[in-house]
Amino acid sequence: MFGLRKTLGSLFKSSRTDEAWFDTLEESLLQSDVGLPTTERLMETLRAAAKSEKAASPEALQALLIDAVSTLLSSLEANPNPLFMQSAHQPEVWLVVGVNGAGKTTTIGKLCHHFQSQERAVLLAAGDTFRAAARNQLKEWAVRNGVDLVSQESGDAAAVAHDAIHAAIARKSDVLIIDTAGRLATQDNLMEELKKVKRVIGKALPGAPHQILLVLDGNTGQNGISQVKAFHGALGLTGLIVTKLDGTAKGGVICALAQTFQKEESKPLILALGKGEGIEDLVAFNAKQYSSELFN
Ligand SMILES: Nc1nc2c(ncn2[C@@H]2O[C@H](COP(=O)(O)OP(=O)(O)O)[C@@H](O)[C@H]2O)c(=O)[nH]1
Ligand SMILES: [Mg+2]
Repeated sequence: MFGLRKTLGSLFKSSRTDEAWFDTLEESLLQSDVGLPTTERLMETLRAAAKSEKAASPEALQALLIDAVSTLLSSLEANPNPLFMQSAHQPEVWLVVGVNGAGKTTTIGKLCHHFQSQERAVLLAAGDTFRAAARNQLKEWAVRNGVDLVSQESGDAAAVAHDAIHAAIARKSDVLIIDTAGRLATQDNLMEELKKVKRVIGKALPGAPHQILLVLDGNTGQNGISQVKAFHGALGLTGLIVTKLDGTAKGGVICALAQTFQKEESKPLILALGKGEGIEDLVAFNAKQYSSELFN
């Protein structure tokens, strides 16, 4: 979180607060993509606390901020988290969607590793049929994890998904993870294709897909919010994984997400965060921990 980290670090270590102190904090929150409404609300809370001398020192305000953000973010925490639950389904089918370059394929590699460490047998499906390179990239993750991959030379994502379901049933795989090609939620034909993939999966295995996961690049700011809304509207997401939160100043987008979905009954919860390109760089999302990382 570099630049922001430094600013916040020195803010919270300063000896007293004044108008400039609050202004700098406000600017930092905005820079980290917390978003205007949430920033304003947080600043109001902090200023009021300082005024009433409930929390006068920078340290006390830091603790208050961490607490307030943690409470906000807890609405996006999955309890229990399906990544750690005993599944009622075999195979349990995970469909992974998102825009190009968000980190879908990499995240699938990490998820595969995660499930295998729970001694669950994983099968991968190369549903990104647009580019041969995409198939190869997933193949590499399959090899790295020592699992099999269902793919087709030609054929569309729905055909691959259909095949993969039957392969997973035949092999008694515990988890099937289906990759898809990146797309913008504004590309209607491509969104229709995803809906078809979902339908085909449900026909091949009633009740599936059990998880529809949006992989979101944590650096996409306010655009990330629109992505979540649009994919959720089209597919009914069950979860989110926010990637590239290593070495970024933009981690505040999760606060903006929490604020956006605060009053929604049905919202995708954040299951995990991507914190690097390696196979182990996936951490379960914990609101309290995240909040204190953000402001420490
Ligand atoms: N630093 C960092 N890079 C990531 C993370 N997740 C994915 N990437 C990188 O982002 C790029 C795109 O990832 P990829 O999985 O191909 O995205 P896809 O197009 O959504 O499948 C690759 O260079 C990945 O190594 C992450 O959590 N942290
Ligand atoms: Mg990919």
